[in-house]
Amino acid sequence: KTPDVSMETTATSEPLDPCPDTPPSLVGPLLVEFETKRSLELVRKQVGSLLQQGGRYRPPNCTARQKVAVIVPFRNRSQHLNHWLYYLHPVLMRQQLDYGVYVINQDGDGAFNRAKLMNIGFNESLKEYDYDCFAFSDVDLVPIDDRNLYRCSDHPRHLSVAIDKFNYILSSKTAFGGVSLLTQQQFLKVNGFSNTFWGWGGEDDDLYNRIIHRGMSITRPDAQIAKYKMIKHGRDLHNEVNPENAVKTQKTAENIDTDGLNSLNFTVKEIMKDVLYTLISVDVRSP
Ligand code: UDH
Repeated sequence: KTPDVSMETTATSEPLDPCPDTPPSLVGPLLVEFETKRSLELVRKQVGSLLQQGGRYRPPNCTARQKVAVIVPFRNRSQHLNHWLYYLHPVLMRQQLDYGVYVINQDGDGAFNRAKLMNIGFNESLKEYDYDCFAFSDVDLVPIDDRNLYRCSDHPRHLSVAIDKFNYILSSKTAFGGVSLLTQQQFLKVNGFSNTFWGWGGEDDDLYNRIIHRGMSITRPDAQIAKYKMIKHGRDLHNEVNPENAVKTQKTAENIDTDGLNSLNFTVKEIMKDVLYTLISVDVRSP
């Protein structure tokens, strides 16, 4: 029998115990407001001290239950991002996640493609670390209760259940936009998002259809806990409602095998590491 050399060279400290199922430092309802001006510099000082470069964190005293890549589709919303970072980092830390924040910035001013940015975030974050869970989150949604865990489960999970803008009422039983989580396996099973939803609308419904088509269902936390505040904003330039998208959601079954992670094409223009996040600027090849 050959001696286990790797043990001698790498094992310097005892492995940590798994983190408890219920994180002990959660506080429940949170005060969230977007009136305060928050510069990136200020947010770095306020919440950056426990983070590793690139917006990475892992709990110091236990082994996190999941490795979560938080993917944020982005263009020209820096004020929103500052608020989001200010509120999300402390929540994710209290939830004892081993996580990284990836802001996927669409370069140029072509038609916006939220879904394609999500697929790119999935691909690019996996190049850095063996994430097992992917939290896809709009930049303007901030949870107002930290018991809403950014953790994956047996089925794809929809977290943004009750949003202030919609009087805390879920718009539909099939809603899957805003903040949603899938394990690596679940995301691969549905071939990711479609890449062909340009402009606003439909890509979240198409993902929901993919999930059902592949024999899964979705889960949601209790609406009393899964509450969010949305940062107020108007419609962005180059992200107008695209009526073709609604039509396309009728054709998920036809497209799922050929349109998604297996047909993803893009060019990375720049990767920038801030202490609060990893910014990946990409050319999504808008039509
Ligand atoms: N996003 C950007 N930049 C853009 C467009 C979208 O960062 O130019 C991202 C951002 O993460 C945003 C997400 O894509 O949260 C979803 O886009 P959205 O916020 O435009 O979608 P939502 O449904 O709003 O929240 C639609 C426009 C509502 C206008 C209402 C005016 N009263």
